[in-house]
Amino acid sequence: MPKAVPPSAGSVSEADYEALVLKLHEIQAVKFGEFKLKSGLLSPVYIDLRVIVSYPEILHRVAEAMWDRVREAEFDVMCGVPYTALPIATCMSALHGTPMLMRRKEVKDYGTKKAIEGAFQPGQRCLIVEDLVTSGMSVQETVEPLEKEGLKVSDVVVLIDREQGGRARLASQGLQLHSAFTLSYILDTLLRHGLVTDDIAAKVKQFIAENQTDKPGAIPAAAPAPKPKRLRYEERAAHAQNPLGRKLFELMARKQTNLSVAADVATVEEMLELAEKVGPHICVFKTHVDVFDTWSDELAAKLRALADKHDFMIFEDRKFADIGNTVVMQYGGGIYKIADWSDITNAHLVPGPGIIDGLKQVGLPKGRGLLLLAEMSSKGTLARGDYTEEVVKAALEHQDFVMGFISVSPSSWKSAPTPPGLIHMTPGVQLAAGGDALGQQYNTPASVIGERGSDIIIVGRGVIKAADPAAAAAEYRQAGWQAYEASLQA
Ligand code: 5BU
Repeated sequence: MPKAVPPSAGSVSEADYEALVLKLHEIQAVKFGEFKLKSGLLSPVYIDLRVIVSYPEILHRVAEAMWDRVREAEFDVMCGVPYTALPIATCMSALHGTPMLMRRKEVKDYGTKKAIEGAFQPGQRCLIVEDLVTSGMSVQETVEPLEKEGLKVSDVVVLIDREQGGRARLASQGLQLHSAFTLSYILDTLLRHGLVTDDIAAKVKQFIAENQTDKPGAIPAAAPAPKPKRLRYEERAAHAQNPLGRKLFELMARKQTNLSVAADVATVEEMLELAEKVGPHICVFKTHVDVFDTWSDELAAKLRALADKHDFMIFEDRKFADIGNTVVMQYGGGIYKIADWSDITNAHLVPGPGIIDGLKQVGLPKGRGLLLLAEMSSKGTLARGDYTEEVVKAALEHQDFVMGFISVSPSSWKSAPTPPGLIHMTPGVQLAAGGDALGQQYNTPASVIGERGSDIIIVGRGVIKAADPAAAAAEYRQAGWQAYEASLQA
């Protein structure tokens, strides 16, 4: 076998490298046996470098060993690949005074938040720091946003190269891989010290040889799951467990629209006038009736008549947020009697699932459906990450009444894709991205339907403030529908 590690030219000696391998083995950052990888493959070796943070002295030595490998490389800043490599990159940065950048992994959760954090100038050279390279794909995911910001990337340093094709893949992208260790070097060192048997060493070598990620037909260790085919709205209808959810999918398919207009106007007269104008173009008419200075059963009946005339559903965007017992009274009673005329309403999950049970008690017998607020469109929203995942869980458990979600980027959720019977409706939509002075954030119909994986665009001021709301609704309808049709081809 060729010597896997060239002799160190700098302050880290060959003996230091060897000692570090023994340390990594001692803290079980490198293990041998039989392990199931994410890809389903059984591997005779398992490398988990997250444990390094518990051993500051080893972390220090790791950082120095990696720094030693890029002594000759030229770079102005460095960026760790989240998450395991971040402490290593931080340590290298602090020890050697080279500024560091961070790539956000969850950027999609945050709408327009920056992908790269830290101070930098376009044109600066950035070194990528990663713990481990197998196929090189996660490195590429970090290079892309850096290059988008104008940074130049030509070198990547890793602690361990698993020698499964990553080096060649990165080289084909113009990236030079520097590694503190190759897996063969680690294996040989441990073999020499009697820490692995000949049998295990042979198995690992065979595994490396048989699992080259750049071979045609090879299974990359981090192969992305195949993207599920997007179903048409009419196909989705059959999956919906809530009857109103099914009807909404059917309505959208029949009327060829995924547009909801948010009727944020000042008076009930204006609201009814708007419903008459935009009715032919929409699937859902969204209201906030508590902004009016009057409400009555007659007004509700007039709105319902327009819904029947133009074939749309009514969604009172009430955002319930109280305990089950209270929402029973709020949903069914009071001046508004929302459950009597609004097909759809929505709720926060902050109080816990009791809120769903309370609303269901009133709404299900009347054939209503509930949307859970999984995300919000406003800046700084706390409805994200783990909270969103809890909302998904609650929805899955209550699919008889929960018809779907208020979402912003459902395709980026950990739980994506959600079952096809659940619908996603997204507010914060205009033809041009941007925002307002009070924290609203806008995405375009193409982004919301095509990239973010939603089903319905909710448009307020983009339509109601237009000189001709009917024409604006027609325009949004077309944009939303085109994005949907295009996403079916993708
Ligand atoms: P706009 O004029 O398109 O910004 O109106 C958006 C509407 O959607 C408005 O009625 C809001 O109350 C509603 N909305 C929202 O903007 N963001 C959210 O996360 C939720 C509702 Br939930």
